[in-house]
Amino acid sequence: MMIKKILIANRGEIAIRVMRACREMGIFSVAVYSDADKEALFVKYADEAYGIGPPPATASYLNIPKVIEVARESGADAIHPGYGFLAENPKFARTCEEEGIKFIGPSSRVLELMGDKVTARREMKKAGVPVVPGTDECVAEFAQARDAANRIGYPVIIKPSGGGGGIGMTIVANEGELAEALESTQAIATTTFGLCDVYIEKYLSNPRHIEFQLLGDSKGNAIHLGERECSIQRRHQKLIEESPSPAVTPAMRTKMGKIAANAARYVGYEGAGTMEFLFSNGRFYFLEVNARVQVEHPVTEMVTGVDIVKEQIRIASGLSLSIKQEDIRMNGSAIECRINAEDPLNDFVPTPGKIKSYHSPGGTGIRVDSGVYTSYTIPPFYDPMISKLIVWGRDRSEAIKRMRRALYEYIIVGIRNNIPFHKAVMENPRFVKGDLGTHFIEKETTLMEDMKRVMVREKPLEEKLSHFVEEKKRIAAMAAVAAVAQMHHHTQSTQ
Ligand code: MV4
Repeated sequence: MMIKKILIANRGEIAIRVMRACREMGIFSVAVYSDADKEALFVKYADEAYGIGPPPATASYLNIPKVIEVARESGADAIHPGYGFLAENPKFARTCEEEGIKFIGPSSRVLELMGDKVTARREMKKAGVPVVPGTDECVAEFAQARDAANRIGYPVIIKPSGGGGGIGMTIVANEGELAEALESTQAIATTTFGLCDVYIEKYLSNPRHIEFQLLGDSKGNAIHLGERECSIQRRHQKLIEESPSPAVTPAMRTKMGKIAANAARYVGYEGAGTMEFLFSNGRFYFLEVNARVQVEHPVTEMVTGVDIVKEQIRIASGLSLSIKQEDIRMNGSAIECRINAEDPLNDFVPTPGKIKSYHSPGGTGIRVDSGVYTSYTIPPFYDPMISKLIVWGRDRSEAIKRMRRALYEYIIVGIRNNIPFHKAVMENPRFVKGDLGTHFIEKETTLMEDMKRVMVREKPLEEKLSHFVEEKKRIAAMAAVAAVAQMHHHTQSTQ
C-alpha cells in the first residue's frame, strides 16, 4: 500500500528535503514544529503544520507521545524521522509499529541491534564484514581489559557500547594509562548512555573515514550506492564530505560494497543506511552502522542519480527497490560543504542570530539544501547548520573548482559563518591532492592563517560595494564581484 501522508518528525533542511520527495510523489506532508521554529521555512513548505511544544528538543522534537498524537490527528499513515532526534530510537520505532503508523526506517529490532555498538560489531563480524581487532564482548573488569589490550597490542581505544559519534572515547597508549581510561569511559558511558558497557579496539592513527550508502527493501533485496569520504571533521562533526573517495579504486568499491550489502541482507535491513569504515593502509575496518538517512546523502545522489529519500518512501510502502545493483554507475564527483553558523576564527563557537541578507549560489552542478531565507533568525536551541552546499563535477578537480566558485558567490550577511574555512580547505594543497585523514584539520596548522588571508583578500569587495544602497542590488553585485575576484586570484596563483 502506497503511503499517502507523511509526518516529518524533524526540522530545517532535512524536513524540506523529505517534503520535496513527498511533493514529487503526490504524498501529503505534515510538519511538526517547536515554538522556536514558528517562522521556519519547513513549516511554510508543508501541506499542514502542528506546533508540538517549547523550544528544547526534549519538550518537542523528542516528545514521542506528542508526535504520535499529531500523526493520529492529521491522519498521517507514516512518519519520516530525518536524522538526529528520534531517527534511530528503537522505542519510537516500536511505538509506531504498535500504533500501526509506518516508521520510515529499519525495524525496531534492527535499530536495537545497530544501536548497541558491541552487538553491531558482533553481527557484522558474523556477516563477514572485516572489523577492527578488538573485543567481541563488553569489558567490565580491569583484568579483562588488560588481557584484551595485551592481545590486541597498544595503542588501543576504549569506546562506550551505547554511544557512537565519538563521545566518551579514550585512547590508551600503554598499560599504565589503562585503569584510569577504563574508569572514565565507563563513567561517561553510564551518565551519557545509561549503560556502563564499554569495549576495546586497536587504535588506528589518522585513518580515513569512508562509509558505504546502502538500501534494503522488505523483499530481501539490498544494494550499495558506493562510498563517501568524510575525513574532514572536527570534534566528530563532519564538515566536508565527498563521493567517490579519492582513496577507493573501482575494485575496492565493488568488493567492499558487496560485503556491506550482504551484511545488510543478513540482518534484514529495511530502508536507507550507512556502513561506516575506518580506512588505513589500504584496509577497511567496520566501525558502526548509521540506521538513517544521513546529512551527507546528497553527494551520493549527485553521482548515482538515485533519490535516496524517494527510495526510503518506496521501501516503507512495501515496494521493491527501483534500481538493481548492476544499474548503479558512479558518474563524476560530488563534494558537500556544511555551511554552519559558527565562527571558524573563534574555535568554531556557534553564532545563531538574524540573517540580514542572503544570496545562495547557483548555476551548473550546484545544489543548495537549506531551510533559511533573508531576515530569518537561526534559533540557538538546535545544531547551527545554515545549509549544505553540494557541487557536482565531471571529476574531482572540476568539483573543487566549482565549489570554490560557489563559495565565492555565497553571501550571508548578519551572522559569522564557516564559509572562510571552506574556502581555505578548497585551496589547501593536501586537500586538492586528496591526501585526507580524520586528523586533517589538526594537522593542517596553516588553515587558520589561510582563512584570515581569504578574508583580507575579500575586504575590498565590501568597500567597493558600499554605494549600493538597495539591499538586493548590493547582494547581486557582491556575488558578481566576488566571482571576478576569485578568478583573478586563481589566475595569479596558477601562473
Ligand atoms: C576509532 C579511531 C581509531 N581507531 N576507532 C571517532 C568517531 C567515531 N565514529 C569513531 N571514532 C574513531 N574511532 C579505532 N579503532 C579514531 C576515531 C576518531 C577519533 C577518536 C577519538 C577522538 C577523536 C577522533 C577523531 C577522529 C576519529
